[in-house]
Amino acid sequence: MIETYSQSAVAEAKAYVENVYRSVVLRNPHESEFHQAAREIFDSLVPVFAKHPDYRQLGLLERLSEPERMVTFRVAWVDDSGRVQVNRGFRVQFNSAIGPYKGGLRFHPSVNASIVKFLGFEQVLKNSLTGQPIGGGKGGADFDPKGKSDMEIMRFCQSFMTELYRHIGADTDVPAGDIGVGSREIGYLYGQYKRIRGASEAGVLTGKNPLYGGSLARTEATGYGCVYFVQKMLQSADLDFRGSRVVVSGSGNVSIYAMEKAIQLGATVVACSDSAGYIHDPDGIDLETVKRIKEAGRGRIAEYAAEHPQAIYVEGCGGIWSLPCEIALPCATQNELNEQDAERLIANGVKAVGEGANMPSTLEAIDRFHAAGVLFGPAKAANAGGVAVSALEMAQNSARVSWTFEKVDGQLHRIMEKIYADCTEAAEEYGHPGNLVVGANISGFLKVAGAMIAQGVV
Ligand code: NDP
Ligand code: 2IT
Repeated sequence: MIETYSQSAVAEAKAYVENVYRSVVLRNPHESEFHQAAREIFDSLVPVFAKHPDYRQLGLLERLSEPERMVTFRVAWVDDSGRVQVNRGFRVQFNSAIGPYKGGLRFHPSVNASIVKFLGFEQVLKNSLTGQPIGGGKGGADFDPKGKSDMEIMRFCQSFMTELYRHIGADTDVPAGDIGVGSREIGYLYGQYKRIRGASEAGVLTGKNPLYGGSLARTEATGYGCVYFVQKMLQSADLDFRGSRVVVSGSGNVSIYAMEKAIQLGATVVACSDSAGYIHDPDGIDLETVKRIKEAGRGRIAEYAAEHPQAIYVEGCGGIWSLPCEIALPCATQNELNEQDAERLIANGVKAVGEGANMPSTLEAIDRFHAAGVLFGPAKAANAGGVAVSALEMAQNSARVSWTFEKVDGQLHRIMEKIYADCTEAAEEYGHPGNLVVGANISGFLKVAGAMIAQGVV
C-alpha cells in the first residue's frame, strides 16, 4: 500500500530534518563526507517523520546522527630503519541499539574523523538491513600500507591493537577489514589481542583466516553479495548478467570477488582499476592474472597489460566510467563516480549500477541515474553481504563450529535477496517506488528506531 501524507505533515517533517541536518553540519564542521552521508539518509527519511510525528518528539534523528562515542589514539611504531613513526587511530561506536558495534577498520592515508563517521553512520543502517543482531561502528588509521614491509605491517598492527583492545570485545564491538585491512592484517591484530587478553576470544574480530576461526566465504562475501543484489535488480527489468559487459572499479577484495561472480554468471568484465589507473580488456579480464598481481603479489594493475597485449592500460582511474557497459560496479572508494561520469555511463547505455564500495557515487551522480531510469543499488544495501557474513562468522565462533562454504554462501544469497525485497517494499510503501536509496534508508532506519524506542532514552 502506498502511503500519502498531508502537505503540512510533509512540510513539518522537512523542516525537522533540515533543522537536524543544520545542527549536524555545525557540530561537525569541515566533515564533508559525513555531511554527504547525512544529507542522503536524512532526505530519504522525510516520509517516515511525516508518518510518525512522535519520532520527532523522541529526538530519533538527533540521537541517530550523534555517535554513542568515538576514540582517537596515538599509534607509535618502529619502521625497518629503526625510526619511530606516529599515526592516528580511530574507532567510532555509532549505534548499539540492535547489537554490538560492528564494522571494519580502514588503513589509508586519507582516514580522518569525517571518513570514519560517514562510514560508521552508513554501517548502522547497513547492519540493520542484514537482519542480523549487529549495531554499527567503524575505525582505522591514517597509516599508508603501500610500500611497507611485512614486518612493518605487523608492528603497526600490534601497536594499533595495543590501544584498541580496551575498547572492543566479542559482545561490545567487533571490528573487521576494509580498505588496506585484509586477512593478513586481521591475523596480526588478532594475535596481539590474544596476547594482551591471554585468552582465545575468536568473536572479537571477523574476517579471520579459517585456520583459526574465520568463516569460509567471508573473503568472497562482499563482492558475491553485491552481484546477487544486482542480479535481483536486473531480474526486475528482465535483464541478466549473461551476455552483459561489466565495468568494475578497484582491484581489491570487493572488486575481485564481484568480478568472479559476474564472470560465473556469464558476464564479460571489460575493465578494472587501482588508484593509479585502469586496464581495459575488451575480450574479458583474466581474473587469475588480477589475483596473482593483487592478492599474492600486492602489485599494480598496470602489470596486467604486460601479460595481456590485447589489453590497454590507461593512467588515472577516473576514465574507467567512459567505457561502454551495461553494468557498472564501483568497488574502490568514496566519491569515485561523479555527475559527469554518470552522464557518460548513461550516454553509453548503462542499465544498472551496483555500489560495492561505500558511497562511491556523489549525490549528483545518483540523481542522474534516477532521472535516467538506471537501476541503482545503493552501497548500504548492495555491499551488505560482507558484514552479513561477518555476523555469520560471529555466530559460528559463539557456537564453536565451522560451516561449509556452500552453507555460508547459501545464507548470503538469501540475505541479499531479502535485503532487495525489503528495500523495494519500503520504497513502495513510503511513496518512492523503485528508489532503492529511499528504500534502504527507510528499511534500515525503522528497525533501529524501533529498537531505540523499546530501550528508552539512552
Ligand atoms: P582493498 O584495500 O582490498 O581494495 C581497495 C581498492 O580500491 C584497491 O584497488 C585500491 O587501489 C582502490 N582504491 C582505494 N582508495 C582509492 C582511492 N582513493 N582512489 C582510487 N582507488 C582507490 O579494499 P576493499 O576491496 O575491502 O574495499 C573497497 C571498498 O569496498 C571500500 O569503499 C570499502 O569501504 C568497501 N567495502 C568493503 C567491504 C569488505 O568486506 N572488505 C565490505 C563493504 C564495503 P590501490 O591498491 O591503488 O590503493
Ligand atoms: O563496510 C563494510 O561493511 C565492511 N568493511 C565490512 C564490515 C564487517 O564488519 O565485516
